Amino acid sequence: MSDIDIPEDHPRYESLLTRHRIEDGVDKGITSRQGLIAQGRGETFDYLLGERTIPSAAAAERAAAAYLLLAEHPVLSVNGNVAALVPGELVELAEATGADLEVNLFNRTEARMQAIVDHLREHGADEVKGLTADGRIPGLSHERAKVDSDGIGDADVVLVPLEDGDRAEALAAMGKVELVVDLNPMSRSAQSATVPIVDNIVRAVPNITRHARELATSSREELQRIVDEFDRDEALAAAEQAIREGGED
Ligand code: PTJ
Repeated sequence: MSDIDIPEDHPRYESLLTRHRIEDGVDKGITSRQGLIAQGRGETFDYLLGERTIPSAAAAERAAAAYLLLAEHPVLSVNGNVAALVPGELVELAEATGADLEVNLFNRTEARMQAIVDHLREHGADEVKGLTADGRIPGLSHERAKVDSDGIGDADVVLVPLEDGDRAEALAAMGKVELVVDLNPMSRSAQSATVPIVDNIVRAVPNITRHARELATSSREELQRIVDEFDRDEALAAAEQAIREGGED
C-alpha cells in the first residue's frame, strides 16, 4: 500500500496516485481549482491513448531532449499542475539539460507563485525564476504575460507543459522553440508547438530526462540530426489517429 492507501496492484493505481497529487496540490495552495478540471480533461485523452507513451510521443521526447541540449538558454516553465505532479522530476530534467526553472501561471497570484517556488526548492531546485516578472510576452494581456527578462524572456528553447493556447501561440510568435507537453493533440498549444509531446506529463518528463542523459555525450551534429528528422505534423497526426482508432504500437 502507498501513503494514500491505494493497493499498488489496483488497475488504476497510477491514475489514482496522480489525482491524489493534484488534490494535494490544491490543498497546499500550489494548484488552482481550475487545475482539477484540466487534469480531468487530460485523463480523458490519456485513457483513449491507453495510458502509455505512444511511439510518436517517444520520438518527440527524444527530439525535445536534443533541442534542450542544443539550446543556448533553455527554460522549463512550471505551472500549478506541473509543480504538483512532477516537482522532483523537473529538477532532474533541469540538471540534466542545464535549463532554468521558471514559474509562470495562468491564474497568477503572488501566494501561489511563492508556494510553487518553495515547493520546487524543497524538491532540490537551487534557483527558481518567475518572481521578478520584469519582462512581458508581447500580445498577451493579463498576468500570464509576466516573465523574468533573464528567464523565459531571454530563452531560445522553452518547455511549456499543460499550457493554455494563447500563451503558447504568443511564445511561438516570439520565435522561441516551444516544446509542449499536452495530451490533447488538437489543442492550440500542441498545434503551435515546434515539438508537440502528446503524453502525460508524469511519463514525459522522466522520458525526456532519460533521453537527455543518453545524448549527453553526443555531438552537436548528431543532436541536430535528431531535431531535423523529427516531423511535428506526423507526430500530431499519429497521436490523433491513436486516439480515434486506438492504433499506433
Ligand atoms: O497553474 P496555472 O494557473 O498556470 O493553470 C494551469 C492550468 C492547467 C489550469 C491552465 O493552464 C489551464 O486551464 O489549462 P487548460 O486550458 O485546461 O489546458 C490544459 C491542457 O493540458 C489540456 O489540453 C489537457 O488535455 C492537458 N493536460 C491535462 N493534464 C495533463 C495534460 N497533458 C499532459 N499531462 C497531464 N497530466
